[in-house]
Amino acid sequence: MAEHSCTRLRVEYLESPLGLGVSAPRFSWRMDTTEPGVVQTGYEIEVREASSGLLLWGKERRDTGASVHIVYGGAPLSSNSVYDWRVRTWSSLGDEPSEWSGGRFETGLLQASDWQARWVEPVQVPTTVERWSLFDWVMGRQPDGSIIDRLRPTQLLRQRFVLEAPVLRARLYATARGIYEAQVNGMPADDQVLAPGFDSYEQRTSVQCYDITAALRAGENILALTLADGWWAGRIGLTGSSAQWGDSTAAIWQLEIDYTNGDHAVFASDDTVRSAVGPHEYADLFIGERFDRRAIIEGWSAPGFDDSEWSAVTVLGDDLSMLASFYGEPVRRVADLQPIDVSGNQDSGFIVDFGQVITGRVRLVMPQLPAGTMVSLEHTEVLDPQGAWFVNIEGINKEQTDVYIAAGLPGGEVYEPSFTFHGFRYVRITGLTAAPTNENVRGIVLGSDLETAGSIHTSDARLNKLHQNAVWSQRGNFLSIPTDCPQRERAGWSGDIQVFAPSATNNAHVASFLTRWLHNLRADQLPDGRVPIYSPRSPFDRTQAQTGEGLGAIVAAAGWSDAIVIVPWVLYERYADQRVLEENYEAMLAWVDYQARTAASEVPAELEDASLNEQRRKNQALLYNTGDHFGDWLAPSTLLDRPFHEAIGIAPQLTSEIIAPMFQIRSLQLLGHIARVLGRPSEADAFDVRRSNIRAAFIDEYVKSDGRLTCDLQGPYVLALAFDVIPNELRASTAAHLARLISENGNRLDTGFVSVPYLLDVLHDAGYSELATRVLWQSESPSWLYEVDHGATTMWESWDAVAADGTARTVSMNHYAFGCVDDWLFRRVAGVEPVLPGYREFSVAPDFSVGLQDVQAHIDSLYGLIEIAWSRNESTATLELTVPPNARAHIRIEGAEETLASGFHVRNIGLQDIPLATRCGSLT
Ligand code: RAM
Repeated sequence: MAEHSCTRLRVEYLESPLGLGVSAPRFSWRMDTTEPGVVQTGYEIEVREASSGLLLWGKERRDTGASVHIVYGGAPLSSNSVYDWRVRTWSSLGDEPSEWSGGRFETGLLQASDWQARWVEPVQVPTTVERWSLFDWVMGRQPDGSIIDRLRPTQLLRQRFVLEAPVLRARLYATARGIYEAQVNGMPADDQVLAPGFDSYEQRTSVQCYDITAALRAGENILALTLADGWWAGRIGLTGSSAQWGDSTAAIWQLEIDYTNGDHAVFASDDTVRSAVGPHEYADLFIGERFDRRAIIEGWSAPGFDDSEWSAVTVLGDDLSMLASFYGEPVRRVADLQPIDVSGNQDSGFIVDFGQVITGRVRLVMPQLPAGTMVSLEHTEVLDPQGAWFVNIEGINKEQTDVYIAAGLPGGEVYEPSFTFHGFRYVRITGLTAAPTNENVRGIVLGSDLETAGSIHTSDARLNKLHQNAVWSQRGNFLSIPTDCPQRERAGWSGDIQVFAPSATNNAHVASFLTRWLHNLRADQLPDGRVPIYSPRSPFDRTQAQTGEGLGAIVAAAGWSDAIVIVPWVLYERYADQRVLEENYEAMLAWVDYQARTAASEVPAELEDASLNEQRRKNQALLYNTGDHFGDWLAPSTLLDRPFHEAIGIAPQLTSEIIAPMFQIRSLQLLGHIARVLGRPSEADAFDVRRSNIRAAFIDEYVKSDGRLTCDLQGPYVLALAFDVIPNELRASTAAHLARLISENGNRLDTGFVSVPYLLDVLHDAGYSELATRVLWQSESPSWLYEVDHGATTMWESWDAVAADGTARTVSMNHYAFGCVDDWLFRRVAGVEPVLPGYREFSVAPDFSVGLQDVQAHIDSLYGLIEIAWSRNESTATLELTVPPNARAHIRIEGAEETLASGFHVRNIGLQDIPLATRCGSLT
């Protein structure tokens, strides 16, 4: 008999999560079968309390094909508890259900009242705080000379507890203000790093849950934490200032112990905790750490150590409502690279090249060194054209240097920093007498430990490299939160992730990672509805914005704040995640209402004194077209012929007024869709009406009768077409103007951050696919392949970050924003795009004329693996497609459509009318 089974069981996207903080977790599974054409026809699910076997939720068979995000509907779950769940399904194969498949999950401390622990603060080493704005630097201003350095040692915390009986299950719940590493009896509690991660700490501080059962022993046990400044107290963000959340570090933890005899014990951070200064003279995310190996206190984290000389901690009475179970995947060491080259010498330092711009740090194995030897590791992303050391990140606080002081250990010493990370490809090591071997110096890549989701490989090596560069920028900037870059600001810029989110979903399973970031973004939303331009946003940033000027005063911005609508929508499209829409719905409303109120009360400066007729007054009252924004940020032509700090203000000046209302229109359009998905049709209708009124006003004010826009730059045209702002009868002429601008620019793009994601789609859809192909294959700057040809291993912040002669600019080499083209490669080159959320149904419509001979791609959807491979010659293409069970594909080629059920399919397609290539390159 034909068989099927349920595989890849997930709870909130994770396999057997610990410490889950969700009161109604969602269950997903996949159908596994070798039979083609199979769909699920029903399922039965059960959730039981693991210890008692008590059934909490048992459903009769439900006759449905739904297999993802099935919401728990049983009795309320308790804190710190273990649950078993199992599922079986019926399929179109027959009446027999599958075997049961089982999984497990555990809840965390769900209520503030579950906490018996208190925050404990180690003795604080007195510090001074440096406050200086990166924008001062960007704007070409000098700091006023009052920069005060503030560096502080790590701190050690130690608590003794005695176990009276054998332990069945032990969970440690812990978090910190700062970053921490936990140890139990001298052993790491687990392999995550940089815990608790980056949060809007005041509103929510993530709590980690560790299974420490195996580390415990009868009698005396020690829980030990090493605490460093991290995001809370160290330098971070736009301003590069330290102590943005607080100047004192602290930690809180609670150990929940189930003994085998059925008893339960709790050990919580309190006044029994002892503290001492740690071996790092300082440890900062930006500056790096200085670690004195001689200062390690041997045995401090294990039982038997005498801590009577250590200091008491201060127990804080703070309320604990900000404590929230960590959601998603922690930061870990995700790869280990060996160098491709080591050059230099003892005097100038050895320069190690890892061949790849990464985010992480170095692990260095050193020979025996005299005690006190100082070994320093400086990091940079690029060298100068002659191969000499060059630092591409300017500004104070961006030293990215780790210093190790050797202890003179007989067998040599190993160093990997613990409380910092850097953005780099090259490391300069001084203090060693001989070059390290490839085995002895490794690039340790850090990032949120997300599962890989997809791949694309084509017959063109440069396109493959472009894809790889986007993947590496994703890896490097998906570290706890989605950041702009991993070496300079390391901030959760909302505009950057808004444009990159679709690409991100193809490369990794990012739903929980971005959901967690959205928790923070919402927490940071202002009471008036403004969504900040980055999140987490510190209390210091809040005060800073009040006194800032120009770009430095921006709190919310078109295309950045709209991330609150766009990112959840992307997660819905790619993962069928309805909850993320529900969770963010109120925040979306508050944002579009803020836009509406601002529109009603402000007009652009040049109209302030103008006497507008009735219609124009009405138009202006609808359009969100005032205030400072980043506009089509870094649009290439606006950056020419001026110093960078002046140039970056030009795109905002030229494009903000026209772009802001287009994002207003886009957010309302998506809200219409979202309200419908959430079963709120009348709200959806109201959004549609609002949108069409604003659209009409926009057309009146900004679209000329020949289809031109009042701002004749590529970006606004792209957005106007992508967001359906142009009246149907003018679309062709508007598209023609865009095409004209591109060809006048030598078939090169001139789009900035917020328009570039739509450029190739817009051209394609308007009948300019040949031009889209030319832009894709363009190798003169600005273009994607220029970066590839000039040695990029990640996506650059500026298209010309490295000049034709190899001279590098002082900009970030690792900014994923322009990597948004990666989504186009999946959707149009491989040709796979979701039709129903989560790829339950997807279209297959490859662009056979893109200039490639073959393409292979896969996307690991929630339903299973989608695989596509196509190859072509002059007259025919062969397409091989795997459709996962319970999903369907619609092949759409040249106006013909064929619907395919699950299984493996091969099609031969005649391509007489589709030329092989319009690309400006040679096939490789
Ligand atoms: C830069 C950031 C980011 C961008 C903002 C406007 O400094 O790196 O990429 O979103 O400014």
